[in-house]
Amino acid sequence: MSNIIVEVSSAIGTITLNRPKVNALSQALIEEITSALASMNELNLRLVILRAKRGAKVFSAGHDISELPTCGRDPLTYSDPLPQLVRAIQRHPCPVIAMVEGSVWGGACEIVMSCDLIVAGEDTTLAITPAKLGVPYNLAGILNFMKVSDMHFIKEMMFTAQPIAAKRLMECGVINHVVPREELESFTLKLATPIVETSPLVHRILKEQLRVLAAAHSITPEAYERIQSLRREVYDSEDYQEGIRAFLEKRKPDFQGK
Ligand code: LCV
Repeated sequence: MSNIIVEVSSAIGTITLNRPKVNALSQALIEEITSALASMNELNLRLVILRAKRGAKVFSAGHDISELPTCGRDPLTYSDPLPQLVRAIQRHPCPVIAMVEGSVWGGACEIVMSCDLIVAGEDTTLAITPAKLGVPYNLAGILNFMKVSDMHFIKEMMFTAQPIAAKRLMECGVINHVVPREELESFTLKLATPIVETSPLVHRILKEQLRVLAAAHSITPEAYERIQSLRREVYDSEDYQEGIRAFLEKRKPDFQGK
């Protein structure tokens, strides 16, 4: 059974997450989204909308925790499905709008924030959860969060791992528009109209210019290797195992800092 619903109408492609119960981002779901984006590339669309099913309580519960490696392997490397999908969204030639209803968790926040525009329902929340799970997020992922908000706000999201309301996220510049849930579709299509009617070639170059400039951060090989060794200490730690075990056992984790 497909984990997504793909629709194309005139110049707009829509990818709807459809993996029961909470659109947890399994490898299969992520790969379906990535390949749907790739095939939309061939259709010369002007815009893509990424959404959950109408009325969704949870837009996406983030990375499928049952698929996180527990054997001493880095859970978020360059070639893993989630970073691949993030790059596919960032490199997609036309604008991608995240039309969000319900709650968004963990890696799904990075996917939503890597979209070009975000329109959210009033009850939407975003929670960045590595600290809640004991996961050492990857450098490129951290940069993707930094790109969309100021340092103190993103640190609050990361250190607390708590859901942040859409209205606050809009005040902090992370979300473009917050509307009543029942108006989400009509508002998003109204926002899409001038995008679809303006130059796709200029959208393509603007999007690539903004991507390249936003990613323009130099880091020395020694700094990169030091960060990687610090990350390995975390994903090799007992706390990392405890975070995953606690979730699967439906209890609060008891982190010991080792
Ligand atoms: C697998 C799940 C999940 C799930 N994976 O329904 O960013 S990082 O570094 O943290 C990265 C590693 C990451 O993205 O990690 C994932 C972070 N996600 C979360 O912390 C959210 C965890 N889920 C929840 O807090 C709740 O499930 C929410 C609030 C999303 C929905 O709550 P609700 O009461 O509506 P349940 O909790 O009952 O979940 C329904 C089923 O989905 C499973 C969950 O175990 C349950 O399975 P069973 O019905 O078999 O018991 N599930 C939920 N999230 N991320 N499986």
